[in-house]
Amino acid sequence: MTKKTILITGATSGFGAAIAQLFAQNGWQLILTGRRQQRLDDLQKQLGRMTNVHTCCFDISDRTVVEQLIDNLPAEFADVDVLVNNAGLALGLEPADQTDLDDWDKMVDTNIKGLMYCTRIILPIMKQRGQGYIINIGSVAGNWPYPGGNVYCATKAFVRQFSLAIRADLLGTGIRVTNIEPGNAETEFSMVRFKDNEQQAEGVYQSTEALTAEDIANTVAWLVNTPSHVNVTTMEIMPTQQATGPLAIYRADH
Ligand code: NDP
Ligand code: 8X3
Repeated sequence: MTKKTILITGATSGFGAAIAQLFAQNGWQLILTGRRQQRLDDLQKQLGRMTNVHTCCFDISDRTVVEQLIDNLPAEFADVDVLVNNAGLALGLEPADQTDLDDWDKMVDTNIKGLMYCTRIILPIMKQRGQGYIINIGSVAGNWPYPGGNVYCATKAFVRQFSLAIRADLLGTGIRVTNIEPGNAETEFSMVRFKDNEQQAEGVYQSTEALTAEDIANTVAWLVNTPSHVNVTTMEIMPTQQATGPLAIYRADH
C-alpha cells in the first residue's frame, strides 16, 4: 500500500519535530522543512530508519524558493495528503511604540506570508486529487491579545481568518482545513522570542505545567484520523494551568 505523505513546515524543533516523530512511527512518509540544515540532516538520519523522509532547507518567507519546492519534490512524495503549516515565531514582547520594526517584518513575513505561500503551492495538488488536509498552527494569541503581543497576536488572528476563509473557497473539494490554537507550550518558542535570553525564556514555563510538543502532535494525529466527512474548524487548546484574565482598566489614581 502507498504510504500517506505529510508535509510539515518548521520540523526542526518543537511542534514540528514532535509531529514528524509521531507520523514516522505511524508509517507516514515525511516532507520536512526548516532553515537549519544540520537539524534536517539529523531528522533524516533518525526518522529515515522508520519511513521515507525528504527534507528541504529554506526560509518560508522567500516566495521564489517556496515555489520551487513543488518542482523539486521527488515523484514518490508528490501526492501530499496533509500540509501542517507550523513554521512560525514570535520576536520580542515590547510595547508597540518600542518594538524593532525588523521583528515585526519578520513575523509578518514568516507567520503570514510564509503560511500563505506554502498553502498556495500545495492546494492545487490537493484539489486535483479531490482530497487533502491543511492544518494551520495558529495560537490563542489570535483570539486573546496581551501586552507586548501586538504583531504576533495579529499574525495569528490572520491565521484564524485565513483558515476560515479558505474553507469557504474549498467547499465541495473534499479538502479539509483546521486551525489549531495552542496556548502556552514549552518548545524553543520562548528562546526565539527572547533572542536566546535563557532566563526570560525559562520564566515563561516556570512554576506551571505548560503544554508539550507531543500534546500538539497527538492533536494533529487525532484530527487526521477523523473521518473524511468531518471537519474540525478550530481547536483552541490551553494547558489546564492557563486561562483568560479579566479586561484591564487603567485608573489614573493608582
Ligand atoms: P519552535 O521555535 O520550537 O519551532 C519553530 C519552527 O519554525 C522551527 O522548526 C523553525 O525552524 C521554523 N521556522 C521559523 N521561522 C522559519 C522560517 N522563516 N522559515 C522556515 N522555518 C521557520 O516553536 P514552536 O514549535 O512552539 O512553534 C511552532 C508554531 O507554533 C509557530 O507557528 C508558533 O507561533 C506556534 N505556537 C507556539 C506556541 C508555544 O507556546 N510554543 C503556542 C501557540 C502557537 P528553523 O529555525 O530551522 O527555520
Ligand atoms: C504562543 C502562545 O501566549 O505566548 O502563541 O502567544 S503565546
